[in-house]
Amino acid sequence: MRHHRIVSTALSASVACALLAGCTPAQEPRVAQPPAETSSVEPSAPATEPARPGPQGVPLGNLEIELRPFLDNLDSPLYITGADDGSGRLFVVEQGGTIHVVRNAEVRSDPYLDISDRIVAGGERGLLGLAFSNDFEDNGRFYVNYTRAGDGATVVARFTADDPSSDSPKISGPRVVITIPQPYANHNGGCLQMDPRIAERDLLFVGMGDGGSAGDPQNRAQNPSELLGKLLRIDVSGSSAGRAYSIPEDNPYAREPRKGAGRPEVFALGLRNPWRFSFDTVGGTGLWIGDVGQNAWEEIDFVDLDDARERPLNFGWRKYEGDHAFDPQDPPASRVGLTFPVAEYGRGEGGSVTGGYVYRGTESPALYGTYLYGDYLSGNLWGVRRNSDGSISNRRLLGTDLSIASFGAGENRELYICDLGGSVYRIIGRER
Ligand SMILES: [Ca+2]
Repeated sequence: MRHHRIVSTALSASVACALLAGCTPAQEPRVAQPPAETSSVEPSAPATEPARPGPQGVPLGNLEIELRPFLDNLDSPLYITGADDGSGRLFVVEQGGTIHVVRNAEVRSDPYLDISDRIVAGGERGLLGLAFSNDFEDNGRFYVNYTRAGDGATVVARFTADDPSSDSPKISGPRVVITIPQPYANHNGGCLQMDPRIAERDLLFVGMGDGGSAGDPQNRAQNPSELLGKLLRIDVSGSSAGRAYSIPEDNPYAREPRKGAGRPEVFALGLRNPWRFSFDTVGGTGLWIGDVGQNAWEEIDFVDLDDARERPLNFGWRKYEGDHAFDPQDPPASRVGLTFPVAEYGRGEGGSVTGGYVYRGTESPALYGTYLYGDYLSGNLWGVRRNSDGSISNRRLLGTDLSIASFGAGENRELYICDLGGSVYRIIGRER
């Protein structure tokens, strides 16, 4: 896999002032902001992308971000998403085990789902992820990822709403899809996303952390026989051989030449804690992952899945932390076969990356095509743009005092940001 060289330049003082001026009163800028970073990656191949539909976003240097207060008085919100069911509703996930429906910026007070008695919450544990069936509108099925009370195992489970159009349906479940033991309390991953390439079935991607502790002590992320430290892909529409799911036949260890050489659920290796990942389906099938670093480097990974069918993707952990050799037992590990980040930052700019989404909405044309991500600890928010010549631009767009737990996308592809402190903001982008 090619190695991207990242070149940094400092942000001018005038731009920094403009960024700070863009902050809303609800999120006071920090006093000492690290300089924003503009990175450019040299193109290693001719541009092959077709012209993208829709409006073209403005250059990142001309982009101004506003976070507009949307919801408040929530209890540790860590995800928000639409259901793509035509209802326009949003569903906000609270870490303690509840999901609430949001209509017209109003949170329905009685929970849509309450499984707080089933889970252990706090730190990196709790109700961590939510994904709706591609056919939710008809079958009422949705999937959650939670940390099980008692032993702290990761559980992915299905629930079913008897009336998918209702905001207060009778909900049956859970039907447990998969249970994965967790050796330590941290690095549970938690994100769920449906494979956007298949509409007829529900192929669920599950982000799994390396199991926790520090430094992946059992080297699980590089071991294809372990489910920890991986991106999994399972077909939750079916079941097979004692499993409550079936295996997509084109998963890397479900087909030749690697059949049986690893767990068939594994889609990609070498992840430390892919807390949030997302897909972008314009101009390919872009998989974007924010993989939380160990002691030094936070990273954003990108691959176009349409270009990555030949071998299992390996994002490098624990051989590499971001773009930097990590494993002391193996210096310097070969870079061959590894996928390195398209963006990274060090401890001066944050300490726990939260992956976001590519903006594909209509209300902020200046933002179109920009991948947004943030840092949970520093509150910084960045944008990444894939340029038409194949290069990557990366720039810090805003400093906030939010605990950026997650981004989320509505049915209309407008984007939101969850502050674990209890609020959700809508993201607005405009040309400065
Ligand atoms: Ca990596």
